[in-house]
Amino acid sequence: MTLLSPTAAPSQAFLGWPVATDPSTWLADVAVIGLPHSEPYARDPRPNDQARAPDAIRQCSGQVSDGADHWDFDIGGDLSSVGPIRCLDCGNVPWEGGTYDDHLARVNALVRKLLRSGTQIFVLGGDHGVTIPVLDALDEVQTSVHIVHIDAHLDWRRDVGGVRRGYSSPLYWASQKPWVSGMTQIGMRGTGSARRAEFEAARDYHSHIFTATTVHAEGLDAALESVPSGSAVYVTIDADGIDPTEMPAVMAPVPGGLRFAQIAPFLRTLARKHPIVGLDMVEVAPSFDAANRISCITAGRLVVNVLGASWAPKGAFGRAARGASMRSQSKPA
Ligand SMILES: [Mn+2]
Repeated sequence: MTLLSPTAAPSQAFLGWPVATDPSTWLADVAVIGLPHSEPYARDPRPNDQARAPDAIRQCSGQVSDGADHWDFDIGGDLSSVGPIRCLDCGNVPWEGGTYDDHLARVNALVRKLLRSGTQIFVLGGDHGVTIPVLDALDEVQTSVHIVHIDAHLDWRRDVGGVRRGYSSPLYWASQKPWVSGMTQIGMRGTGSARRAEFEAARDYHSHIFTATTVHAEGLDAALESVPSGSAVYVTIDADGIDPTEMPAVMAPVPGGLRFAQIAPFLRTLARKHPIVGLDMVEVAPSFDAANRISCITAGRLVVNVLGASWAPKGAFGRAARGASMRSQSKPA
């Protein structure tokens, strides 16, 4: 297997998009890619439940959207008319033996290939460790990137038990990247892996931290304003940032979380104001979902909200910033 060997076909295409497992054929405005595995902690099962999420979310496609020609009230239009955009499902990149470093290099190369051609990426995790190789590749967008992070937890551990690229560490790694210009962290509450040292490191980095309590009291306007004007943005969403009554399928539920009705309009405004170079939706644990699979549906709806707002015909700075030449050759999704 080489770095750019074909990916694994998904059980079902996300939103019925064309599936392309051969990276040499990838040419798209928007791509979904599943990253089931990250570096595991000794205490956790391997693979963990979150590894099932990329396909579990895809299997809810029919409830995420009735179809690209159906009116979507969240985005104020139908997905087929916000384009023309070429959408691809690039399959999954499983860790199938070899060292974790080998797997990390492969994920990094595949994500780089997409970003280099200006493709907006939607990553389906996997736990929050899958964000790390994506962050490694973000220098491909050739501009500094602001990270917007939604999570119950801070995720600033340098390592946990010597494991440096697990789900407690993605925002620590973000802080180490010269192409990451800053970060806005939203939804923190209760306790997690962070201790005083990690909180102080984030504070000293000047991370803009908006706790769930602050958001419930004051809304998300200040969080929006913390993203520098004109800055490209990468969004990382840990499912447990959302309240567990709305998103039950998580491994670390914490009460008092954000509501879909808060996050979706925030993300739409963000996507209208800024080029969203990519987004990951991580930490969905399908075994804990409700019988109606509301967590997987919610995860898919967050993707659709950002996708729709990013490519909407009017006032879409992000759309202009990604370049019109690719789209002029493209067909509706
Ligand atoms: Mn997290």
